[in-house]
Amino acid sequence: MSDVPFRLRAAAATALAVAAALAPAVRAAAPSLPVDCLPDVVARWEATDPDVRYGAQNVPGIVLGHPGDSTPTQGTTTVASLGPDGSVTFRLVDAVIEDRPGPDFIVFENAFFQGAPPAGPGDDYLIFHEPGFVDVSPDGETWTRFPYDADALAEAATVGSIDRALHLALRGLAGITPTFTGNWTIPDDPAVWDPDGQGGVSGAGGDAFDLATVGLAEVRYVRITDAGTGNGFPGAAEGFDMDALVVLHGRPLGSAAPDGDGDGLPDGVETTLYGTRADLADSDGDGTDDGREVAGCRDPLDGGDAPYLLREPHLFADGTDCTTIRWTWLGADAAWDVLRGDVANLFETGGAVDLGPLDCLAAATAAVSWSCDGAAPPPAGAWFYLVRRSDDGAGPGTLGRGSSLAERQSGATCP
Ligand SMILES: [Ca+2]
Ligand SMILES: [Ca+2]
Ligand SMILES: [Ca+2]
Ligand SMILES: [Ca+2]
Repeated sequence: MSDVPFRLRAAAATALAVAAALAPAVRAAAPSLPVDCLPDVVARWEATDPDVRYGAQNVPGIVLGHPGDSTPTQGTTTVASLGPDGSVTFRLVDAVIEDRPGPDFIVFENAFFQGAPPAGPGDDYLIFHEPGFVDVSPDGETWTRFPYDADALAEAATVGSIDRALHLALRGLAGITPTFTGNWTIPDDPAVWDPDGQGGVSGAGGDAFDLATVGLAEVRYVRITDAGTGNGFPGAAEGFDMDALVVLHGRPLGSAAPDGDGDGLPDGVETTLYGTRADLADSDGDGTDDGREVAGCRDPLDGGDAPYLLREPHLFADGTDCTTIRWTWLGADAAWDVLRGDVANLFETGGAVDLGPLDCLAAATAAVSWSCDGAAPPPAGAWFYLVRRSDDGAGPGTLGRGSSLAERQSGATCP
């Protein structure tokens, strides 16, 4: 590996974290270079009894990626449970959520239909639900809660599952609409029967929220709090099960780097990561500038509504007795190599960075975490950890671009 320069511009499919020798308990997150439509940081994780909570060992990665796979009648298990009255607070680093016409973000829990999904718009149905409050904030200080019907919530606390009328009455809360595999960038309106969606549900379901409802132009923080209704199974998975937060209307925060066309993406990032034009704000001419497209899950080079993401995992390293590595992508359509290197071996060569010899800790894992590295770097030294895409089961174009701007090819094994 040491004879193969690692181009910085090829970072789209890799993430890096540095674990310091003397501070193994410090949680380190790599800064995010590309703008995407997912939250970047769990600013606060306040699950109730977090040590016993389902999925807690995979936080933050498990709640920062896209929604997990599930069916209309069985919710995904790629979640982290909040427990009764528990909460999770997300922060966006590279973008803000902005109000544009229609819903601006979707919250995914693992609600599901109990029994067969309804076959037509007049059919009643039952939903296994675990409602949560949704609060938003521009600054992490001032919070606004989406309005909901308190009487409907009180009624929901008395029933094991909700029917159609109660489902519609609970709008304004998350965790009430079934979530299942589909286009997770298409918001569902529970009051509208979608003939193309199972059970009339659009996209991948979930609960969509419009900032216009609370009169805010843009926010950078979203908090989900279990509504304390006691629905669902007691125990580790009790309470709201956080799956994913997806931004539909985002705007890059920009940086100090030159941005000639003013679309929020620096010139160099456009050229090397997105392949978009640095001299044209709207590269594909569809009416939305490049920055807003990538901050809202849309391909800046192609119209249409297919979900678009540069698969840039955020990487976290922490632990006390050993170093645990977590990252943000689910494994259903991806596998990862987990690598370790020594910071002392890094050197720059020809405009690229050579990583030096690497130790392969895990090859082609489909998990979102790896635990744990019990070794430690030498005194005053430091290691870095890297997770990179190993298998591109989702097809070409998902590994990012190499320094030639050609699509990167997958490697089946660690080096
Ligand atoms: Ca809106
Ligand atoms: Ca630009
Ligand atoms: Ca551009
Ligand atoms: Ca565009």
